[in-house]
Amino acid sequence: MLVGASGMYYRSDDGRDILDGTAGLWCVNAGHGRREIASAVAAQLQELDYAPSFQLGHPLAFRFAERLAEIAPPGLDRIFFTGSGSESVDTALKIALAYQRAIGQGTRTRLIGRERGYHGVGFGGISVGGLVNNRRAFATLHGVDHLRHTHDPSRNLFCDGLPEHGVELADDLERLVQLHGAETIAAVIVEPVAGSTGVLLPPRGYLKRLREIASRHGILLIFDEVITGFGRLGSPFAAQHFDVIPDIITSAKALTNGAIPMGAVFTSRGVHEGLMQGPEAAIELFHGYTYSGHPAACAAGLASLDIYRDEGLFTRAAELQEHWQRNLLSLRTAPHVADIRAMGLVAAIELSPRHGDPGSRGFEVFSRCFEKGLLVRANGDTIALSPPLIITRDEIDQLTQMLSDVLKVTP
Ligand code: PXG
Repeated sequence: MLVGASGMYYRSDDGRDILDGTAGLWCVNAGHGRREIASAVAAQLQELDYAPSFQLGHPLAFRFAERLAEIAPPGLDRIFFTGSGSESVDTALKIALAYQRAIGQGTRTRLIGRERGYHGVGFGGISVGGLVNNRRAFATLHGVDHLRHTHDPSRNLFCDGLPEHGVELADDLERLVQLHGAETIAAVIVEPVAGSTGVLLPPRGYLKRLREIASRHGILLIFDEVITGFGRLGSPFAAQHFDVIPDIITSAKALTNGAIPMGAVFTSRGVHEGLMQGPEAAIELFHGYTYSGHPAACAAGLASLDIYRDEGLFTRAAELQEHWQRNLLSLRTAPHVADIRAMGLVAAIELSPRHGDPGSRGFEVFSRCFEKGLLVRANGDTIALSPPLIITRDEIDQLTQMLSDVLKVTP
């Protein structure tokens, strides 16, 4: 049980400080307990607690959208607010379908995801997602297909930087075009770096090739940046880091430093203009949430953007990357370590599973780390790390040492 948080640390109910190796759940990029965010939210709730975003608006939503547009990749400056990452994903998929229809491409109803992708838990997200446990108990959308995932341990173990092998996996999109016909495909959605499924880094050149194939066939490219957005890789967005500009970006989590639930979908001018047809008074996109652009969330988001800018947090992961990678890769000789992947301020340590008991070793490492004073995330037998971007070099060393101690004693 967690009962408090400040800076890089959680406080457990038995009164211990726990170093936060996961930024909560990939979201508290500026660290915990930021007064600037708390006071902005408090002031906003007294000024204007709630305003509908249907037919009406309020200034903060527009100010926040303008500020987001300033840090967005070139051209992706049209913004739709949601309440979470899952809502952002469903919104992006719906925008893609509505856009294709609005420009006279109504046969494009197919959505393409990727195996091992995670896009939240809405029906759209689980349908394009590629995690069997998130799908098998539920009906998923029809007319969805998947690219193969890019994880190839036989060729890319312990790579120092992006995987060298696998650019050709982007050609899977071409294969699906040949199979279904481009005129049936609306959009393809991928995480630039897959987070929840074990921090899978894109093979060198993969995202660029995916962009080329999508453009050639009139397919919209959606980057799900719910985890990679807001500095995780050392740029505001992964799109800038990889120099690949999608048509739509989904975001949430660090959008408000995790303090208030909120998501945002960024679209290109082209997508926006395609949709904004018809008479002035007509509704162009029949979509929106009660809490779209919630004033308190906008206040938290604006305060977060100020902190990110003033403290240089959008580029801090790039400055720390070498130290981060060197430290984590030093764990390669620890017991049970099967692979390590690290870039920006995100990493995964993949452990070999216990015979006949997958996931138990990962969970034990998680529990032992917590006892020792370190919060990590265990996804099966993969230990994921994504600390707040305010982490110091010393704290990176401490985190690595604690993890190393735990790996040594975990059977
Ligand atoms: N897209 C991506 C890429 C995500 O990582 C979502 C969408 C959905 O966001 P919401 O706000 O609806 O949860 C996510 C969420 C984990 C873990 O264990 C990751 C997420 C959520 C819960 C657990 O890594 N990411």
